Amino acid sequence: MKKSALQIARAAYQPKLPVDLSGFVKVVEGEPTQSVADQEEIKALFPNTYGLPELRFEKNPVQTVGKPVNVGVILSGGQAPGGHNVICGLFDGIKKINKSSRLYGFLMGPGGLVDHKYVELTAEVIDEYRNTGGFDIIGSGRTKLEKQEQFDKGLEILKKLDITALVIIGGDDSNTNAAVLAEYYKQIGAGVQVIGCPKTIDGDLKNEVIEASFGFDTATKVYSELIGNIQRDCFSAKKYWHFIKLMGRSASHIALECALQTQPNICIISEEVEAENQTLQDVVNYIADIVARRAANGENFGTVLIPEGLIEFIPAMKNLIGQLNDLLAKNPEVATLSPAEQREWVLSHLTEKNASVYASLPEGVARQLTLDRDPHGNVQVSLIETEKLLSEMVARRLEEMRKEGKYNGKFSALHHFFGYEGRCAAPSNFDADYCYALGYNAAMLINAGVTGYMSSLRNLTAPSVQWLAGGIPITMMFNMERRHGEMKPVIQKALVKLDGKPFQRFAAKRADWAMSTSYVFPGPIQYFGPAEVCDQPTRTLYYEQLDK
Ligand code: FBP
Repeated sequence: MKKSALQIARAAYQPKLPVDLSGFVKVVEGEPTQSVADQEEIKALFPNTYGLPELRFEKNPVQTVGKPVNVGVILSGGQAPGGHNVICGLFDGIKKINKSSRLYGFLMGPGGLVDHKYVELTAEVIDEYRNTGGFDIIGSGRTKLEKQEQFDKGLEILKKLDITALVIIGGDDSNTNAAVLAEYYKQIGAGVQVIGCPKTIDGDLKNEVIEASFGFDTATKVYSELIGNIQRDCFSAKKYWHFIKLMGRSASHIALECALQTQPNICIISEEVEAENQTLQDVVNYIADIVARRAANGENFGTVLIPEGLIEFIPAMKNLIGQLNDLLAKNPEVATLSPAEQREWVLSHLTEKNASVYASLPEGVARQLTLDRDPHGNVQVSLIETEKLLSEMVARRLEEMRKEGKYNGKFSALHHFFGYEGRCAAPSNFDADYCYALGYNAAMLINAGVTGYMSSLRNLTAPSVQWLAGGIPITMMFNMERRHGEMKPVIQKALVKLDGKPFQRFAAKRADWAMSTSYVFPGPIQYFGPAEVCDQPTRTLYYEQLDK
């Protein structure tokens, strides 16, 4: 494949490992852990992997050579910048432990393990992918690894290849499954360790012990560049309102981060909408009010950021989606009905209240709510055109306001959806370093002989050489949640905290940004140049950790 000039120059970049991982490492055990909630239930479900201690790695003055190890790796779920570097770091880590170690990649996600589709990742292959975006080295997929038959089928190929450790690179659901797999393999004495790595552009796999998921940094920088470009166009022509939906699934971290980077006129935060029990009409009125006030100043233009999960956070919609999830999980045949039959079936099975909300939605949006779930049972929010729904409703509201003499302007809306544009970008310096270190660190966890752990690096706003390396028992992040109509142990999803510094900072500024047009134009990610241009952490991490 022909390489771009940037790809060639970037291939030579050497990610900076934390000092603790830079030579030989020793393991320091912390205190035993417990899950964030529902401790008794989770302990009973994970008798072999619950309560393990946190681990820290430190530089070891004594040189050690470990045993050769054969490791399998899986990329699971949506792409996120830096996935290739996790694999490169893992490769270099297991080779550091012992030169005879080997790495196998399972193809197209967890399904590759079950279907025995794999490739050996040799130095020649790995070197082609250093510091590149994408997941194409082995591909990714959303097959859910959750059934015992799948675990047993996977074990056959692991045994055949003499693989004794499996690294699963994924989001909250995939790491949940990694913990279930670790418990099962431990329970049956399979002799296979399972290690997770925190991946997702959505930024919702983070907590007290995992400071960030990889990919968030690069993806939000790409979206912020695009938003900045749109804002400059918008400010030049002064004739459009841009409704920009941003990926992120349920959580609004991406929208919030992009707002902090670009200072749009409006940004909706789903978690706030829910906390204030707002209706869809409340959100529409809020936007329309700002549009009208700007129009009164002669400014018929602006930008609105919308998190893709918004619809799920509007309480009436949330109840509706919750009931639809249960109904569709129990009646999969509904998916095969024609749109008209499906609508009729849905309306006759919903409660009266939910049926009236469903019936009030534009038909296209209602249908989007009943489309196939992803394999984890989630509504595919990226398919719901919330940006169009909102702008249509805002236009309607503005016409009412015009009749009431409260609006006298022009409203012309354009729509954008940013998600796929950022998921495979070449990783920023932060993600290149973070991902490489996560992979390398996973190799050290394998060498430490543990299972059911997530690779962890902390102190992420410091230069990468000062990051703290270690491992976190995945069960520590668990609580019980309703999924597919049943209570299940899962990693608690991190939503935007309304009392957290990033949101507080945004809330303090938004009234000003709404009216004063204070756009910031971040420009493209820079890979070479001064640290203040190339190595800035996200605003989210900055406010969480440094703005004390
Ligand atoms: P992960 O949670 O697997 O990291 O995926 C995140 C995401 O990019 C979401 O932001 C988005 O809603 C979804 O994937 C889109 O899924 P798909 O790639 O299957 O279209």
